[in-house]
Amino acid sequence: MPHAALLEALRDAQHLFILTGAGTSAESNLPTFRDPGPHRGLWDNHRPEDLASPDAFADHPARVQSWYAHRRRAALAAQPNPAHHAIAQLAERVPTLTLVTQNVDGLHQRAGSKDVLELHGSLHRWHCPNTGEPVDDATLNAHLPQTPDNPPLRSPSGTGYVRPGVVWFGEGLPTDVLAEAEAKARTADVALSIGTSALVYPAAALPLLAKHAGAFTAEINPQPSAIAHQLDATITKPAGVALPALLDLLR
Ligand code: BJW
Repeated sequence: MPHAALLEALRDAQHLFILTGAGTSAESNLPTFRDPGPHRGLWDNHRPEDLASPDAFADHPARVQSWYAHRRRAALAAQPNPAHHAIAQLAERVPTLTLVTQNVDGLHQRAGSKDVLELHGSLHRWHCPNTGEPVDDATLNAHLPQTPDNPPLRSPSGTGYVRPGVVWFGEGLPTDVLAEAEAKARTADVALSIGTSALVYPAAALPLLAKHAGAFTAEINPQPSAIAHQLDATITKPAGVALPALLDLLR
């Protein structure tokens, strides 16, 4: 049963702010970054958080490209789960809903969510890091390396190895997207943090920004995140269970 105070806050909410992380797509069978277990998703014996870096790409472009090619295919083959669908439907229950995601898989959009703020970019948009030249899907489908042993894919003009439009450690987030997410966090009256370990900044600060501006804050995560103790309520259930239940109770 969801927290009574959260339900009450949601019933009165004028502006609901939602931050999602990899756990929101876990029930679509896409692995998270840091959870232990068989779905951890090692690639070429490397941990995901070590592959998501400019240094890894500079040193081993085929390893990094093939990992993202694999994740791109997995994301395209995956289906939005009940958590994605419930979030899309929540937008019809509140006057304003802001959805900010750290995920790069595109599943929120495929579930019908509009105007999603993608803090860490997208797996589905690739470009040449030297020229900014975009790469079309047909080229990606045909020529991205499938394994670290295949040659890495160069940009059409041949000036560099192509990369996904995602944000790696040490890289800045898209400034307009981050500024909008921060502004929305400050004006929300309820903020939900869903399926994120809240270890990565500045994303993890957004629910706290909302709280300091007066919002009721809650988390949905089977394991308490790094910021859980600072929030007003925690629902320790999978998002695909907790969110549809919450939606039902709001009807
Ligand atoms: C379920 C579930 C179910 C499971 N239902 N839940 C302030 C302090 C300290 C450091 C910094 C700071 N500000 C910036 C930094 C540096 C750095 C940082 O945060 N480092 C920390 C590790 C300490 N940040 C950056 O570098 C950022 N850039 C930046 O700030 O630029 C300016 C700057 C640079 C340097 C210094 C200072 C300023 C960029 C961060 C980019 C992150 N990129 C990645 C890769 C994206 C591309 C890709 O997908 O490959 O983003 S890393 C990875 O982590 C990915 C994720 O979006 C992100 C967050 O992970 P997430 O989503 O939380 O996943 P998990 O696996 O950690 O957690 C899953 C959760 O789901 C778990 O809690 C489960 O329990 C739960 N779960 N099943 C609900 N069914």
